[in-house]
Amino acid sequence: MRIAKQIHNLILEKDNFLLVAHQNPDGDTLGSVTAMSQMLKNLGKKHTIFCLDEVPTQYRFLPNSHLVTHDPQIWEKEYGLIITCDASDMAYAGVDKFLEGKTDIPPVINFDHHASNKLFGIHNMVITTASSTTEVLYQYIMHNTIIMDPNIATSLLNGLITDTGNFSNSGTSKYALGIGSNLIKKGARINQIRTHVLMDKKIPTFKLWGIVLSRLSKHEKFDITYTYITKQDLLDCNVDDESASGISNLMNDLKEGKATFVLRERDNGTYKISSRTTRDDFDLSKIALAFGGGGHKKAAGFSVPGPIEVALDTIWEGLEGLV
Ligand SMILES: [Mn+2]
Repeated sequence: MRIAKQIHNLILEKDNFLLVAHQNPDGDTLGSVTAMSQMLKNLGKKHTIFCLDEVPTQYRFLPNSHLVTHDPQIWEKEYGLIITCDASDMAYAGVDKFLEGKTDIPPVINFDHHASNKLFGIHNMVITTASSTTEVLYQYIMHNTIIMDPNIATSLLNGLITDTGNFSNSGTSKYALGIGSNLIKKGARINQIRTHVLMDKKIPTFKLWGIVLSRLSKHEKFDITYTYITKQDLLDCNVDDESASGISNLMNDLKEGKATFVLRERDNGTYKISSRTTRDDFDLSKIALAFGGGGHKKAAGFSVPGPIEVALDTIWEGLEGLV
């Protein structure tokens, strides 16, 4: 794979990297930047890791996750290379504002698996059939015969497990399963991922899920199932924002409807919609793009204004003629 070689030659040539994980970080973007961090450490290269938001507690077991900073000051410094992981563009990553008006932006390497990726880097290793960005990084590492130590393997496996819903959703290809097996052979600590990431739920979280699941409805015309989570729900259940993630995965098991939409109220009162489908004839990335969002055919996201009644009306009106 030529692109993997080109990227590696550039990485070997440069020093002082800025690794960028996307905002509202998930297990894939954090698995990717922490794996990359370990690889750069092994190469003796200096680097900084940035994420607009703090690392969620369940991912703090990841090797090198303590190096992730959300201090905007680090954008004042100079870097030899920027490496983005799991972001379709700089705005999705949440870092476009830091680059505005800058004339001396270092070259950008873009590792991703989103179909909506804007190919904004000097080199773009974007594999849309990959289950996760860590699967893309696995290919990159294999093609360059880079040493896969247990830390790198653990980070990569974390991205695979979280993006495939623990090897259960439609992203679970024979490649994903094969890579997962190989990473465990290389020393990936799957038990840590199980205890920190998969078994991290507390009673208040399940109570929140109970409220959200009780609101589950179906829009008959579009054949879309949906539910919503408000800021008040989080207050009532005394849980943080992280507790709401995971509901979308649960909805994957729903038999009814062509797709499911989970609406989450943000701090500014707007709603972020996570949409999922298991059907091949339903393109969610198209819908998300029409609403100014992005993502994959089978999992995509976008935002609409609140409150909830307005949010739902906006969605159904927007879907007219689209679906
Ligand atoms: Mn991903």
